[in-house]
Amino acid sequence: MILARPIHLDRDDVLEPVWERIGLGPAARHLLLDSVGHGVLLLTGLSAAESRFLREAHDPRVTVILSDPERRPGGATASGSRAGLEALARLAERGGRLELARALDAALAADVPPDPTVLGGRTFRWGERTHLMGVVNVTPDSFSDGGKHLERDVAVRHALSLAEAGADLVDVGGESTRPGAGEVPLQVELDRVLPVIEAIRARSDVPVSIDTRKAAVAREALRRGAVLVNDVSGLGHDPGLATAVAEAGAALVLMHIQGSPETMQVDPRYDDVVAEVIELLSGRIDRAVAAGVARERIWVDPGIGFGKTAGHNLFLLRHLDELRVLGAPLLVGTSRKRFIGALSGGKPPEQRLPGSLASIAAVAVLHGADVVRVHDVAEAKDALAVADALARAREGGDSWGPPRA
Ligand code: PMM
Repeated sequence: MILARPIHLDRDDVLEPVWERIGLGPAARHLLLDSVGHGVLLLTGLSAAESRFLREAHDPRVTVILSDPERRPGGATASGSRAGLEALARLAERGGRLELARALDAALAADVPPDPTVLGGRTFRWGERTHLMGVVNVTPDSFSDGGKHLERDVAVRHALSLAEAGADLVDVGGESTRPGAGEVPLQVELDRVLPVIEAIRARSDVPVSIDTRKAAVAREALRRGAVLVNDVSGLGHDPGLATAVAEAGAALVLMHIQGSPETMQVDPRYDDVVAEVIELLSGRIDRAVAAGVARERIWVDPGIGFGKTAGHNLFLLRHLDELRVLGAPLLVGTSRKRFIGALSGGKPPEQRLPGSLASIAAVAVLHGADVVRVHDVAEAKDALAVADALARAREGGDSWGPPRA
């Protein structure tokens, strides 16, 4: 029986087994890759001059389609073979259009995993599996655990149990960022988190991250053994935070937020949510690097639920791989969030585990995240074991015999 099936040659996990299934050699691979599109690059924010440049940049291997300026100026698609798109980037560079060249290069490099991150003696190798960040809230009013872990001992025991269950790192936070929450005074936040970090450090080698917007909290936490600062304001709250991270040689999570926790859910609006998240995070990466933070120690997070409607959250999750152009490991937090409750029939936070697991599994299958931030580590570990295996099942797995050179 002759069988014809569509396959997607722009997907690495599909491409390689194709050679095994039909026995193509290296020359044929090149021919095929040059004749079909590597993919379609979506370009936005082009000036009139750059649009003109693209229209006139004739290369038979690339098709450029410009947006209708009446509808939305400054947009284009560029599709074609990888070699053609690379040639377009070099042409832009030679023509002095450096921003365009950089954007094309970043898009073409988006399928290469970022360099590994070493955190407190552990090496996080990106692209191999989805890593787990366990949540340890030391707050009386967190929407997700109702302050259950306020007591120091309980928080420490909780952190150790998350490490035991397979957390790759634990994220300790002393300030609730739930919608409408106000700022916690510095001393209160310090008193909540520092003893917990010290106690975890004394009893486990799990890397500790500090979830804070304040430079003073970050500095003290890093002094006591935290190795990563998780800033939900993405350097929008305390300008000294990046310096504190840089001085300690620590790692930094830059999260996207529109507004502040007090106001973020009032009326979030975007013209193009994915582009706006990428643009803001890109600027904040530059700001962190200018303050001395090592670029390869910066992770990014789209900030699910932080100044976003349920529609924005879902669209961002579906398009997470577009954030790969930032070249940084991607962290995503969906666990027990409001949109999960809404999608599962209005469930309260303590009943959102199945919905939360579905969200991280979907993200893993879509190659969306390098790290997921979760409350329920044991359950998430099992869900990810399955989802990661599924994402990496290479069209038949071992069915096509050993790979040939
Ligand atoms: N979500 C919360 C708190 N901190 N940090 C990052 N990087 N990403 C998130 O999505 C995130 C965060 C809110 O959830 P919680 O109160 O349950 O911890």
